[in-house]
Amino acid sequence: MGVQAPADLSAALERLSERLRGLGLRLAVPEAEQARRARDELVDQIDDYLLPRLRQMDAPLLMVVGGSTGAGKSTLVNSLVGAEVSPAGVLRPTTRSPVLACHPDDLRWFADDRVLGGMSRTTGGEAGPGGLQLAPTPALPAGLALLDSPDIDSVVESNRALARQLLAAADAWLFVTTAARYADAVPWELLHAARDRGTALSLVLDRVPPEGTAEVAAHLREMIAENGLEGAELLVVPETRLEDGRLPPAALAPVREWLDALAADAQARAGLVRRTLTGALDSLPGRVGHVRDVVADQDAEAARLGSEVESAYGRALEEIDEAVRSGALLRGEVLARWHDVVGTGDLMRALESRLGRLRDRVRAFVTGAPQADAELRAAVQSSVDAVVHAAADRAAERAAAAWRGRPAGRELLHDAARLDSASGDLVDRTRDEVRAWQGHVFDLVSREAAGRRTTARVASLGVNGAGLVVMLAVFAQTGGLTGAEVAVAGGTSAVGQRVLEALLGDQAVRTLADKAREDLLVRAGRLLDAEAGRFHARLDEAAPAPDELAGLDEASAALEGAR
Ligand SMILES: Nc1nc2c(ncn2[C@@H]2O[C@H](COP(=O)(O)OP(=O)(O)OP(=O)(O)O)[C@@H](O)[C@H]2O)c(=O)[nH]1
Ligand SMILES: [Mg+2]
Repeated sequence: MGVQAPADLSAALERLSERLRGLGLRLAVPEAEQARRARDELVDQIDDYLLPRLRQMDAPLLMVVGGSTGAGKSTLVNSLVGAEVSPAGVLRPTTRSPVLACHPDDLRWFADDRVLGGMSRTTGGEAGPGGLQLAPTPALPAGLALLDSPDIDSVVESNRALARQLLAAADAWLFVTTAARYADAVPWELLHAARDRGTALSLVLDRVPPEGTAEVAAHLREMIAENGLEGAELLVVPETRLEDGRLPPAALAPVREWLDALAADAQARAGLVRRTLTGALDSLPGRVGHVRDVVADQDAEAARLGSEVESAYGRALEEIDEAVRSGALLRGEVLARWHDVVGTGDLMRALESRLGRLRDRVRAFVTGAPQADAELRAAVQSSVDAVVHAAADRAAERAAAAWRGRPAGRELLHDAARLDSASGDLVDRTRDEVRAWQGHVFDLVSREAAGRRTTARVASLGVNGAGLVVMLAVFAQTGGLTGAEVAVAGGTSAVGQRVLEALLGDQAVRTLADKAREDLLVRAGRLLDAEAGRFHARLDEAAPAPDELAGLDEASAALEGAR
């Protein structure tokens, strides 16, 4: 283990960081929020700490001074440096942008973007937002830099985020708390993070009233042990009057001595760096594993939401199929227009003798009465429209209801164009599709007619007439129903299967109607696919990309290999 092959290790870390950055982590599954945060912290730690540190093992030790607002971080840094490098103040929070104090010879390590590359550097004055102020000072020994951080529990959100980022970039933490606040929750949360990442940690217990020193220090030591931080140094600074805004030497002595010892001992510093480095590397698999689990959950959730949509729209296609087969399309307007053609008389009884006349009427209808022909076609059209639209509405409702039943789906439906009914342009697209279907049926009929026994019949009806007969047959072909049911389903016997069969020949009608129905369902399926596509598009935007999980696994394995 360790740092034997930095080049491989760096490459593997870069790849892992890239993979982590590429994760969407958007779908609302349990722990998604935590995973996003864990991911951000991992990326920060790899980019801001592990990579720069591995590249330059001899860079100075970066000690980040962190803690609650008003704990006295800036005062402590100023006191150690012997100059006001970072203004302390009574207004909370005071420090908004970090100040990095180091020996002038060490400045080169921090002037470029090796660490905290995203932050612009300033010297000789306070840095603006997103900036890092560099304060060179001979008061600090070479090899050890102190960074005064904004507070960790700020009301200023950017402060909190920044503090966490700075702590992630540290070789070691100098965590400042006070006798009044050492039991606050937020600092402990961060201390746990230090523990889990193996970061070297020292605590300053500041502003301890003289009469309570032993008691408070003992209690904090207990908490340190209870929280699994046994190795952490505890430095106690008694409450005193500040002199010129700085701690008097006697009060500062414990921290000063500890820091001097570290400054004097290059090996101890290197040991600290290695400890944090190794700890951070050791912590990666577990932390990445947690994020990975959430990505896997999101994959599973996406599959579940996707299949809800599929089943809602699959059922819609079945409904359309049923409506077509049940003869439901042959009611109302279609039937009325058909009666215009064939009359409503006792057709069935006189079928044989009147067939010739009936053919003539169909033919005359489509050739001589373009208006009425168009009306019948339009009736067929709108009745198919209605069925498709109703099925699409119901499917949208079902899919949306299923999504609403799951937090991830609920979030996808939230705040966007409504999806719980058919889309606004379905009417137009259905009309186009049905028109195309009608064209297809006419093609079918003319192709079928070529060189067959049906030729004469088709000829006697005309292609348009025969086409209409086939369309009606599609709606009248109630496979499996009995004669009585056919009559009911077909609305009246006048449009029954037998009339249509008689007109075009039963075999021809059946074959053509089958083909025509198949084609109609393909088209309906296409329309429904587009409708379902609205859900899928939204899901795809939030769901993990197809290669996220594999990419993460591959990067994790490569990292393991490189160590
Ligand atoms: N009497 C006394 N006052 C202190 C001591 N340490 C800090 N102060 C005062 O407490 C206030 C806050 O100190 P800062 O050093 O600004 O605290 P900080 O942790 O840097 O706070 P932020 O920058 O807001 O995160 C200032 O008014 C300091 O003068 C101390 O040891 N004794
Ligand atoms: Mg401060």
